Amino acid sequence: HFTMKDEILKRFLTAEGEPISGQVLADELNVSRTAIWKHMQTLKQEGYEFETVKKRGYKLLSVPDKVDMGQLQQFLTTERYGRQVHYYETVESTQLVAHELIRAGAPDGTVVIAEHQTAGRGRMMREWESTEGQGIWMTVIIRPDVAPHQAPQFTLVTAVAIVEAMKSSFKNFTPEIKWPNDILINGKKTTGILTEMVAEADRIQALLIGIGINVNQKIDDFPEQLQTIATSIAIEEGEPVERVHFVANVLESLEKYSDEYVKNGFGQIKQLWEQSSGTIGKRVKATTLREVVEGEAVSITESGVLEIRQANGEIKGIYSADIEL
Ligand code: BT5
Repeated sequence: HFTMKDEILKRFLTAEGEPISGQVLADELNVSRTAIWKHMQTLKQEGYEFETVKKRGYKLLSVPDKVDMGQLQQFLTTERYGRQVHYYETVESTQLVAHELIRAGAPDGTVVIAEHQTAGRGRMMREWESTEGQGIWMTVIIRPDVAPHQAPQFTLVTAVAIVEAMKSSFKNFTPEIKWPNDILINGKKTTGILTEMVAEADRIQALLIGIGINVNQKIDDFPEQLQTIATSIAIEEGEPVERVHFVANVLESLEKYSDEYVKNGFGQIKQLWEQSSGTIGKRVKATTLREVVEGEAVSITESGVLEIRQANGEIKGIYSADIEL
């Protein structure tokens, strides 16, 4: 998947603004100068800007704001996550693409990422608004060796991973997890997580960790019905964000915490989750498919179930619901 074009790009991205000659590239990569020239044309079409410096070669002037493979590899320090990237300008939904890739045997850590989704979705087929080039719309395919009943915990693992990545990347806000699958900043939704599973009776074949993060939207980039409930990192941080860098941080964090979960269980994740939770200790109203439960959210269990203490003192475990605070 690391193509000749990516190889060329890597050299420019690490050249710190120094020109590189076509001949040097051709020699080092063992291809003709015509081949190099063709790849340079493709890079220009993708929005990379070069200056031709007489006798010294090409100098990289600017990179497009894209989250493609070539750029991502520069920042990644993961072992598996993001080492295979399927990058698209537009897809219906990265989840759909990921389902196909799983059938084709995609390895653990494969990432599907798009600039724009025409049919991005949330839980229960709700719409997920995925404005072009302004967010992180990606699915990470993971193949953990765990039982199917453990799948829902990966939503919590992912929430912890994203919150920790946000804390280390940004300084002007504190993200809060809203059980089970939202991350809020100042009470507004910035991130939604959608975990899907492909499984046999007793083992998981693959999980699809769908992650939607609003990054560079201004408030009027959101459709009207979202303007009061959604926000972006740029709005809360007060400055635009380089998406590719942050994607790399999220993938590193996700690899770290899902490995931690598979190896050592839920202990550390539960602790981090509760520290960042905006749900525990609050009065909540949980609407499940069957009923409405009201009371104080007291904890999450080892298996990610939310426990609510009702007015009569009875504690009820909630597996899946929408929560109103
Ligand atoms: C979620 O569902 O929050 C999961 C969203 C997962 C999206 C990712 S993007 C990459 C991958 N590919 C996909 O097709 N999906 C995943 P849920 O908890 O059901 O929340 C959905 C609700 O969030 C909607 O009904 C809206 O009210 C709201 N919403 C939609 N788009 C939003 C956005 N961009 N920002 C904030 N809220 C949004």
